[in-house]
Amino acid sequence: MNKSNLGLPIGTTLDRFIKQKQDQFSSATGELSQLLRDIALAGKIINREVTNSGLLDISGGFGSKNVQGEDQQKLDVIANIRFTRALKNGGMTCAVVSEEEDEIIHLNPDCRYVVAMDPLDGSSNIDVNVSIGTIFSIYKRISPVGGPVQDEDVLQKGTEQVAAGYILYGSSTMLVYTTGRGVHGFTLEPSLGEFVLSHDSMTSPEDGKIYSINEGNYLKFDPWVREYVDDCKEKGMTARYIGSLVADFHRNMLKGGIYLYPNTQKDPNGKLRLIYECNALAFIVEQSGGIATNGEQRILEIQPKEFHQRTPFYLGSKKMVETALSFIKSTETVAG
Ligand code: AHM
Ligand code: MG
Repeated sequence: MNKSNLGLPIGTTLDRFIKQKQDQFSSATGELSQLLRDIALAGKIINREVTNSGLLDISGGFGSKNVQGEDQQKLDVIANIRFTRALKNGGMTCAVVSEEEDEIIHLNPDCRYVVAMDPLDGSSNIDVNVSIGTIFSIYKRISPVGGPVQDEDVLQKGTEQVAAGYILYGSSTMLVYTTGRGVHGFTLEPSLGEFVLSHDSMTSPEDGKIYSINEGNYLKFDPWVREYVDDCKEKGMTARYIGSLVADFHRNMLKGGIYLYPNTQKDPNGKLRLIYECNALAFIVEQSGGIATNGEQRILEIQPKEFHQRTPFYLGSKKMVETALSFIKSTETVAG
């Protein structure tokens, strides 16, 4: 039997894995473990909806816009509802904030954990049967248990995450998470309906050959981004861009690569949301040995000021991100 680096066999179910991790900490109350199980359940439910979307006439636009004025897809809405309901029923979450919602969704005030999520990311790919994902971050509330959750409970730096992860609905469905002690990947075994350990102690290759960026925005990028993209081409790198952050990130983490979503003239803070999308993946990439930055600062150290704050986002293999950052410096030097 294959043993993982953690001493647990490949094929261990997520439930058992979480339980064994919990047992290693005598002070653990089991609440976080239960919350992770609730998220896994929500992921299975959303996976079912995604898999059946072509059959059930639930793909396509919902005819409404979310709080950021973007078209909502039916599956976005459904995933948001399913996820929130699973967390409510699980009973370990005091509040949820979601890319699809304007306000805090208050759940059980007696609980300690706040969940931030993008319930279904990559919405432009939903209708065309291309990989999409769920992203989540878990924080401990700052305000006292029992009272209402406050904005400060949500507006925490990414360094304060106690756990984060994503679920990738791809050629197979995977749940990947970290609690700050490495990155663990589980694949859904559809006939059992169980996530089983398939990728233990995931590490980003230190260097890679893949760059992922929406080159349609090339003319609107800052000069350093254009120069970096040109350099990738001159060096014969491989361009890969799905347009689903989770899928692009997951591939790059396994194979070695960099993902870039820069600011543009149209979007001076980029497109991606710090709280719902960037912090979770930044936590994971750092745990895997990579880097996540906005070009000036570690993503995890940005103090959020508003729930739907956006940020430029560059992350992936350590050496590739360092090379990209060196282009910022050289452009500044030229300009200066
Ligand atoms: P969404 O939250 O509306 O789905 O948007 C986020 C997605 C990311 O998954 C992806 O990396 C990016 O938007 C793609 O944006 P673009 O189409 O501008 O390249
Ligand atoms: Mg999103």
